[in-house]
Amino acid sequence: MKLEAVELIRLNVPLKSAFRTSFSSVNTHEVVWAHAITDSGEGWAECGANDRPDYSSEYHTGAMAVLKQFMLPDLFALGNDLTAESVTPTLEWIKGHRMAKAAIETALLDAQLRAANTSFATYLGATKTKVPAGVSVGIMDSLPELMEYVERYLNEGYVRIKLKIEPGWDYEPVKLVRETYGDDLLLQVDANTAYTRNDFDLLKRLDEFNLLLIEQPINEEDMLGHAKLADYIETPVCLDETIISADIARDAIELGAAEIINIKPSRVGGYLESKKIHDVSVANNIPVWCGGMLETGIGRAANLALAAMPGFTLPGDTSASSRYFEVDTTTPFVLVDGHIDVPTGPGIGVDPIAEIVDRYAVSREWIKA
Ligand code: NPQ
Ligand code: MG
Repeated sequence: MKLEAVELIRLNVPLKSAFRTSFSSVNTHEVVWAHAITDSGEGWAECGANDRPDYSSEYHTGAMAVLKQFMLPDLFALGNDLTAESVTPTLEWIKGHRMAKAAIETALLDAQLRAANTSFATYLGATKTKVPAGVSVGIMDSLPELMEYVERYLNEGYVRIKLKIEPGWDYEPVKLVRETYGDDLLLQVDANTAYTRNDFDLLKRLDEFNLLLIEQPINEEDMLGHAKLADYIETPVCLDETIISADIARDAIELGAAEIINIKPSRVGGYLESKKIHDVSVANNIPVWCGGMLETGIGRAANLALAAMPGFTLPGDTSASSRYFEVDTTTPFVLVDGHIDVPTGPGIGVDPIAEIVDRYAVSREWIKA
């Protein structure tokens, strides 16, 4: 196929309630979409970056700039030789910027699969038609407020609770949730790098709660530190921010730093790299699950297809649209018996709803070949 133009759309979507993590608290979520126009049809994708470089070094204005100045010209220059699979080798010379790369690769994969009348799920080798849904619960101002949200999510049917933690909000909230709901509740925590090598004894106290895992407790660049922690505590250590490629995943597994892996396609540069991480994990008996970046339906749809692959043996952060949004920008993904259906239509299987996109769009820019 041939890439003719790309529209970059910046949206600002209100959140149902504030989402607080160890690095920020937000009431609205800014999202960037890539809308690719090719000679064989259109494709859509969501860039996983935030508007500020808080989760990782990438951020929206930077992602749009590198796409515009360096990535898109190289892809336009391929002419008719462009395929979704050729994006990574073509952009290999560009260091980093994986979320920007993921956005354009995914938009082109969507266009390519729509043209071939094939779904993301089929292309990725998915083996499930619905996936169990977990929910990520933000840091709250008080324990009663936390319990209100946990209770609500469990009533809605979520099969796994992930509590965001940070120093000062860890032992007590985890203890309360565990004691309230008992040992059968699938419960895990995510620190988003908020702890240090000096906090190992504090983290070891969480061992008594039989957590499924502790996600990214310390700095993303400290792989050895995670290996030491994994030796020191009983709770399995799961890596998120550290795992930016299949090569890094292989190293983390070999070093004993990753006993479980959170795969986020945006973080690792797309769905093709995600598949590689899935494969290296399965080969080493490392369970994986699908993370999330508060995606609107455009990003959520493709993540659900990934989560339907056989190695995804733990429930992901692939929540229903209603977890975050009052109104989604696509047909919403709904929770039924704790599960969400994997889209079956061509490509990502959903389309943006124009009037809702118009309502939330902050800027739209066309880049042409
Ligand atoms: C994680 N996601 O697993 C991320 C972190 C994350 C669902 O917990 C705005 C504010 C956007 C906070 C995107 C979940 C965010 C955000 C991702 C947190 O680490
Ligand atoms: Mg995480």
